[in-house]
Order: sequence, then C-alpha cells, then structure tokens
Amino acid sequence: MSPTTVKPKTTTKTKVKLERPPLYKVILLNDDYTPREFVVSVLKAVFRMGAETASRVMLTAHQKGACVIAVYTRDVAETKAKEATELGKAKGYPLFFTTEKEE
Ligand code: NFA
Repeated sequence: MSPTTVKPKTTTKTKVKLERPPLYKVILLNDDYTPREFVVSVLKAVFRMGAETASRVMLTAHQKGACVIAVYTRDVAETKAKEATELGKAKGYPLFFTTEKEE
C-alpha cells in the first residue's frame, strides 16, 4: 500500500475592521434679524422637521444663542448647513448654520 500524503487544510481569515464614520452636529446660531417664521420654514425644509420640533429648536436658539439641530456624517452635515445658510442669504438674512465634529 502506498503512503498517502495528508495535506492539512489551512484557512486564512482576514478581519476587516469597520469603523463608524465620525458624526458632525449641525448647529443653528441666533441672530437679531432673521424672522422666526423664516427660521422655522428653513428647519422644516432642509432638516425635515415637523412644525412643533422646528418651533422648539428655533426658540431654543433664540433664547440660548445656539441649538444643535441634528447629527450626520460630515458631508451631509456640511451640505445641509450650507444649504440652510444660503436660503437665508438669498433673502438677505444673516441666518447661520455651522457644523462641529462630535466627540
Ligand atoms: N432671534 C430672531 C428673532 O428674534 C429669530 C431667530 C431664531 C433667528 C433662531 C435665528 C435663529 N427674529
């Protein structure tokens, strides 16, 4: 009987590390000139808020100076902040949205 060669089975496992993308806050800043209703309409249009949430967020920014609106990946946060700021600019308002990396 001929000897048999046993080939050991080997497997290689590559572990892929999946990291979550860092998140960015979009922040609404208060100013003295943009009408409240306009701020609410921008929050509804750009950030898909309902009337009540939009009013609450607008009032918080009005009273405290700023309010975190939502959290997105960097691209989405920056695009939405820019879009919302542009809507105010188009009407001559100083309305401003900024972004900040979440810790
Ligand atoms: N402070 C603005 C006003 O009294 C309203 C406002 C709220 C503007 C939140 C910007 C952000 N008309």
